[in-house]
Order: sequence, then C-alpha cells, then structure tokens
Amino acid sequence: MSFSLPNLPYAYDALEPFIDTRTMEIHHQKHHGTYVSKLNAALEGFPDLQSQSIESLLKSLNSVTESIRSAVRNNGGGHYNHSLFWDWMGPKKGGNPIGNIAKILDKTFGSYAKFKEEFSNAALNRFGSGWAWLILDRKNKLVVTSTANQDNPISEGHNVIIGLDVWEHAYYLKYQNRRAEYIENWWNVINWEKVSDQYDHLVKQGGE
Ligand code: MN3
Repeated sequence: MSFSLPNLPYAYDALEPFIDTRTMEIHHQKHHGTYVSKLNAALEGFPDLQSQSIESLLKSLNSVTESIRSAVRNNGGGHYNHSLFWDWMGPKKGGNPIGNIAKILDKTFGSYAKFKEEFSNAALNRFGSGWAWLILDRKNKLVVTSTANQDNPISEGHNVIIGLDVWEHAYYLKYQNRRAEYIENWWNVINWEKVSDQYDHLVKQGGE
C-alpha cells in the first residue's frame, strides 16, 4: 500500500483572487505531490509502516525506524498538513466562524477579532518556513501556536483545528515577500463549516 495525492476539493482557480491559480497548481501538484512520492520512497521496504495511517505515523514518530524518521517527519508531515489545508479552504467562504467553534473562540480569546489577530501574528512571526495553528491541546484547551517546517502538533499529542501554510511556496508568486497581505487575504477562503465540524468531532472524541 502507498500514499496518494488527494484531489483538490475544488478547481485550481476557485480561490481567486485571494490565492492565484498558478500557485494552487504548483502547490498541489508539485509540492504536495513531491511530499507524497518522497514519503512512499522512504517507506519502501517497511510494510509495517506502510500499513499505518499518516496520522498514526506522525503521532508516534519515535517508533519509526531511525534511518527514515526525518523523511517521514518531513514528507509525511507535508502530506498530512496539505491534505488538511486544502479542506480548510474553499470558494465563497470566509466571513465569521459558526457553530460551537465560534462560541469557544469568543470564550477563549475574548472575541473573534482577537483570535484572528493572535493567529495572524503567529503566522507572520513564524521565522522561515512553517505553519500557524489553532490546536486543541492535550488538556482540551484552544491554543494558537506555530511550528517549523512540516511539523504537525499531533506529533506532540495535540489535535489541530486550523492550520495556515506560511512557506513562501504558498504565496510568493502572488504576494512575493508580503506575507502579512497573504495572511490577511487568507481569511477570505477559510472554510468555517469544515473547521466547525472538525472541532465538534474532536470534542465528541475527547468525551467533553
Ligand atoms: Mn505548502
């Protein structure tokens, strides 16, 4: 068994004008595609690891054979992060959060505006390549954080609710060095239905 590149849940030009068509094509086909092929290459000859889900591999990186651990962390993380990322966006989205996540964001951060500011700052201030996250941490608390490279908070025992790719490949063609402008525009494509469902699902699993 091997991992495969999931189809985008919308057309490459669906997120225009906020995320341009060419960026989406290269990001999905080349960047995500390469993470998938390198992950599969790393797992060749390890049937026990091949049969696991990507979540399971990333949740227990220490049990992955040391010679391929970095490759699984980076390329497996890249595959998992991007698979989630495409689903967290959509055409004609944006606006205000809905459902239980809207309520808990208000409760935790004071207001949606304050959450948005904190998340945007985490995305802006992540030095180099990485991701900004809203996580449900090990104590079931909502926390804004960021990681380097393709690391995903599930490797630290947390659950992720929202993630934003701030690698230059995610925005450079359209925004060049203007990461802040990319982040500001990204809020126009966030899929709150998906985020809300994900949050409800995790809370239910956590038995709250
Ligand atoms: Mn990316």
